[in-house]
Amino acid sequence: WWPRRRPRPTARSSSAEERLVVEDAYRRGHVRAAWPGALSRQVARACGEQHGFFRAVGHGVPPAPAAMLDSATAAFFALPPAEKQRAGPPSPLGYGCRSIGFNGDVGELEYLLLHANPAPSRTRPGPSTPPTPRASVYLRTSYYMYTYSINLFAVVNEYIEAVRQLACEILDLLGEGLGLKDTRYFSKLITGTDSDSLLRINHYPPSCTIHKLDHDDQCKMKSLVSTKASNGGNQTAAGRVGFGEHSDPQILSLLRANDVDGLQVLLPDRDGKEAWLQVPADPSAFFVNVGDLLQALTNGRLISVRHRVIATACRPRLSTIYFAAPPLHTRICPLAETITTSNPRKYRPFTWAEYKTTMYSLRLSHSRLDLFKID
Ligand code: GA4
Repeated sequence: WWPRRRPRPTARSSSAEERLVVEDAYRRGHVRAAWPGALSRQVARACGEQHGFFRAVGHGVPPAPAAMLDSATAAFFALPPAEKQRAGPPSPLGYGCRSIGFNGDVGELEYLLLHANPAPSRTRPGPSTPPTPRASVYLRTSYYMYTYSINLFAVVNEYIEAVRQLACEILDLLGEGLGLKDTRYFSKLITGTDSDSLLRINHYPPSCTIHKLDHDDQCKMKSLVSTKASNGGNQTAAGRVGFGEHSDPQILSLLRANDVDGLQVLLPDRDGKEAWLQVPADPSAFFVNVGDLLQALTNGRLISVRHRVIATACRPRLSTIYFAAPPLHTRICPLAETITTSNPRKYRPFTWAEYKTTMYSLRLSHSRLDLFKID
């Protein structure tokens, strides 16, 4: 189950590329049956030891909902700007263009941010049932958008169900790998109908047309002027910043994108110094990263990885990210099993609602979890 051509990575000797690779361990069922415990240890190791990130292939999410979602969202982003803006501004959910959050961060992208909490089974929406609150962001819009949104949301719901299942499987593996008494502790946090999970769909214009896009005033929003001050210079040596450096605040994020590169993660290199590592695009895979809440719950054993998107390609990048989050009132506190004499309690208890208030008051790149550290 480890590819023969590639040595099995170890924490100390692996190259950066190898460290991203847990994928072949992630062959459902097969690995579990053959090497009970091996997969959970691999996944826990990838999410800890300063990585916080891995690529899952053979994940079992059927390609059809993903493909349908991609074409539905590509159709959305192809709408005239005025139509799209009717679903915005993101407050924080809805359609957004270039502006990220409320404190002046900008990126070279447009996006949709939607609720992704599980629909109660009896009212699960379908093409003929009324749209859930998740759809309401569109319903302030035209009849055209109304019809469009019903179709889009049937597709979105199907996709979310499939991705949530994968998130739960990964979280259960982590529970197992970390030796928790209740191995399903993490997955139970994200399955309630009041979970605060989100779906983000990002559309990065081709970097060679960004200039044109600016002039066409595609976004037509006053607050969207990209300045040096607002994101530390919207340009790196390697390209334009699509989405600036940050860690994800939630429990776990599952990203899927088309075949256009752009994602970079900040990982320690062989000398232990941090370096940006370009993640090669793989449309058939999910890129999984630990969020701040999981780092806090595991008392820092799992790491919330910093990442960013740099626009370099001459083709648009489309990515869809599922952010698995608990209900707002959930108390986040390091689990007893993760506190030891060599790893004493690192974070004070807080609720997800409290964390969210803090994160929205700060800039994108802020190391917000540090504010909850015990001195
Ligand atoms: C980063 C991860 C998710 O994309 C997101 C982002 C959110 C937003 O775009 O509204 C935030 C950002 C993200 C963290 C700090 C705050 C909030 C923008 C921002 C400046 C949807 C999320 O949950 O947190």
